[in-house]
Amino acid sequence: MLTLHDYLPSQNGWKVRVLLGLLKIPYQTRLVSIFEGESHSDAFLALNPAGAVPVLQLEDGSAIAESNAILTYLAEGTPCCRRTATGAPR
Ligand SMILES: N[C@@H](CCC(=O)N[C@@H](CS)C(=O)NCC(=O)O)C(=O)O
Repeated sequence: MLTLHDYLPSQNGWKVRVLLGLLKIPYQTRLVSIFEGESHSDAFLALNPAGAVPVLQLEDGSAIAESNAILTYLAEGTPCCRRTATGAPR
């Protein structure tokens, strides 16, 4: 199952949550205490060297950081993403 490393007040996390919901993709949430420094722990920096949420961890353990990169990863090939970055229809 996908794991979303998230902080609930985060708007960057929110937009990922919205798309996961729209696409009905099952996922689990792992809350990260960003104001307690958890996003700068060694374990978290191994997921995202930038030390920021959201991070989407895939089932193989690999991780995608940057909310817009996560949105693109999730949306590609779905009705939420019918055109390429250059505007051409898929
Ligand atoms: N460009 C990044 C920004 C991510 C970001 O700034 N996340 C904030 C929460 S909204 C964060 O984790 N801050 C913790 C920190 O920088 O230590 C994205 O779009 O994902």
